[in-house]
Amino acid sequence: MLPANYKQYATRDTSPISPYQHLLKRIKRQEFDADVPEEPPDPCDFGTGAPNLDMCTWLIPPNAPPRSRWRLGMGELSAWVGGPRADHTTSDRQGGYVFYETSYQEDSHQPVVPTLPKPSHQFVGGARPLPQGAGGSSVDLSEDPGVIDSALFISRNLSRTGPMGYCLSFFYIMDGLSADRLIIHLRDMETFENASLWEVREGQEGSWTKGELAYTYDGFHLIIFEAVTKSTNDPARPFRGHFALDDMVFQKMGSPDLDNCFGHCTFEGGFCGWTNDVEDDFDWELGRSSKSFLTGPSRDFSSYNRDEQTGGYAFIDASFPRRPGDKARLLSPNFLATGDNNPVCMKFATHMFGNGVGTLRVMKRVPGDEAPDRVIWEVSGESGNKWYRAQVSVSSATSYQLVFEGIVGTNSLGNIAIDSVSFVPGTCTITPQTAAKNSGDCTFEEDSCGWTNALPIDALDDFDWARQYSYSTSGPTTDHTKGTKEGYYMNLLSNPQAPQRGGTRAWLISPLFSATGRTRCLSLYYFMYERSIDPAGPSLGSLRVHVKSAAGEAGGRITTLWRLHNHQGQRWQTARTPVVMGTERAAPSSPYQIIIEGIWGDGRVGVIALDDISFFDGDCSSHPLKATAVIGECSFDRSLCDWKNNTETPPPLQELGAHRQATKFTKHELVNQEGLTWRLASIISRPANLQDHTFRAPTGYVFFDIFNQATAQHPVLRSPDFAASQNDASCLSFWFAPFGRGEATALSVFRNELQPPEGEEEQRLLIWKLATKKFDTSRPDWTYGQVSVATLTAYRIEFEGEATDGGFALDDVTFYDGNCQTRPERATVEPPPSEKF
Ligand SMILES: [Ca+2]
Ligand SMILES: [Ca+2]
Ligand SMILES: [Ca+2]
Ligand SMILES: [Ca+2]
Repeated sequence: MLPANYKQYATRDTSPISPYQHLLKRIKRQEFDADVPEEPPDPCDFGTGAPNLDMCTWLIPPNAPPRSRWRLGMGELSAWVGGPRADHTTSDRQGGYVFYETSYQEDSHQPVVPTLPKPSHQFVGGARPLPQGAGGSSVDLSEDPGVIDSALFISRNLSRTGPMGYCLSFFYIMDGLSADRLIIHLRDMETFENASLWEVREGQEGSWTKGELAYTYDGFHLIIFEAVTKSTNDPARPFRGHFALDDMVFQKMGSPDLDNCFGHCTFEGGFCGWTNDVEDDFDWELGRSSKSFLTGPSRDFSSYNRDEQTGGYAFIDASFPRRPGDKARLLSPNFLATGDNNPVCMKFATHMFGNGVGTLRVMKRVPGDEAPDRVIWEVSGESGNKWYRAQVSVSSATSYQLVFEGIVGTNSLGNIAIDSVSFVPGTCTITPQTAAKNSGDCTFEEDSCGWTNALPIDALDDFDWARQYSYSTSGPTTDHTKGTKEGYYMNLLSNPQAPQRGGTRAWLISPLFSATGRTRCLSLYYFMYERSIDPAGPSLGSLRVHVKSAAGEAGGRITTLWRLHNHQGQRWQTARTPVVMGTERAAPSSPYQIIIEGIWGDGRVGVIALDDISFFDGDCSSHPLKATAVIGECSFDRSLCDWKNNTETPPPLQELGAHRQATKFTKHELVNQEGLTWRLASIISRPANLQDHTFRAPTGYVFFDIFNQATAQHPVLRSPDFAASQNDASCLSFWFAPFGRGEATALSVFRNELQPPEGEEEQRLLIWKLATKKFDTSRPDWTYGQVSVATLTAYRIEFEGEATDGGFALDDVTFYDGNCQTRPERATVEPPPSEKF
């Protein structure tokens, strides 16, 4: 039986580049007459300096309209004609490249450069079919696919690659909202059939990225780069964008000076540097096109010829003398460390046919490390007489090898084959899903992979995430995995008729992960789009990622890892965070779950969605940087986070001497009486109907409220402990609302120095103080406060109230790097904090 999420690979496509049929036929005629050498083309760096820019042997279709043309460019001309500001070869403004600028005025199909011929509308839309009825007839706009432009960049006619094949390496940029995807097609010059060999749908933020493609082809062919724009129906289409290519290098696979396509293999002429392990039971063999499945698949995955019996692959033969459980391991060459933030995605094809088929694993091995190989991908059992695509993210802080391990199944009727191993930069979600049960990876295409909504009975949240495709206008128009309307993603539910209240949330909870002692990195794609920004400011809501310890000492403890607020743009963007616990930011030491929390602001007119969750090894940095969770940050929505009431209260303020004076703590228990502590607002107990600052929700902040006490009370809210940092200072930032009725209602901020030198006492330093006398406190409202905190030594912060009749509310406490001015100014404590430290 097929695993449910296996997808069959469609080997051929014939349509995409047909508009250029005539041109391609002409290329064929011209070059077939010539004596085409059996050598790959020379490298092309596109020259240096305006007069010397050169496309080498590459071509653009001369009849392509200006809107669909790659052009030669260089940094110096980029402000004028578009393209990147530096090339890849020399990283300077003189170095040449080719680029395709996707920016254009929607209402003008005029050429960008007036001297070039007008576009021929026959070719508008480039490789894509024109929409039915485009041009203003009564077409349902939601169904109109719009016009998609594409630009082709074509190699010269290439001869047979020979059995080892070619490695094509190049550098590309794909940048801007209107750039949709970059594809490499191989076009057979006898049959004019095309195969898509390579595709990317996002660039790395405008920087040059290496692309590599190892392929083998037994016939005359072209390599065609196709750059595709967003559809004119896509709101992103009018925005800027470009594609660029540089340093195109063809090399013969297996040649001694090959320095690209490391580890890539099509198994046509050999193992491409992969070797059989000597410490296993038997060997992987090279297979070829066979009619009997007893000796492997009838054709391979990587060759695109029509011939049904063609192409090489690697396989294990389970027939006699093999016994169930025998293992064969194929070892990769040594790969360099990827670094914690730069995983690679290994893609390959698998063929597992026969009712006795065993197990195929991919393992990561660190040479010299005593630890056993670690399984990162595993599939067992038959999947039919077909090839399937597979992929897994790999990352390593040290140099490493990958291992394909084939294990013989219950009988000899079942061979396992692999083909088309390749690597691309970036993360990928494990495919097929069954290859990593409980990995947490999910494309949401087949199901939710063990991610679940919090149960209503647990009362952890207010509503749900929905797994859906783009059936309405409320969500993203495409998912991230497939980039199509049919692809599934998780959408934070909203109902335009009865919108969720601001501050309400939905939790998406991961499967339970066991602690491994290693830090994992979580990657996902998010979509946060606010349709119209409220005049009072953005109010879409928040997306947060937390880790929750499920057992042990820290059971139930929640650490926020990553959070973003409000509008981030109308597109899928990548997010990354290490999975670490507590203020010490250590790898979880007990089982844990990831919680993805979506919270609506009170605007509620927009989208919060996510897709393509994947995990990889490594202590990565957060991305985007601004989403990094800050220790001590709290929006007090449902909890005090790591803040708590201090029951060790210091003596009242008037007993304090000068600000620099150290104060001895006297320990006396606070009477456990409501009002004498800081507590979370609730519907039945909150000051003067004050709304939360974060989401303008009815509750979601912390406050104290003292009624008619004879002597001033001093409730203290204490932060977690902060370790000393390399930076001089950080800026404590918060919002407060006073509602004093009596005299002398005040809010003070103290910095408590921790771990004082031997024999000295903890310093408790007043750094910010505000009395309410000059505030109108009949209608409390939020005011912004901030103050610099010295951070060269370990410390904690205390918010201390003072009141006989009245109080303060507090919300959105966070910290920024560096010094800041005290706000409001009159809360400044003399001497100013800058002189004190
Ligand atoms: Ca160049
Ligand atoms: Ca092959
Ligand atoms: Ca998806
Ligand atoms: Ca709040």
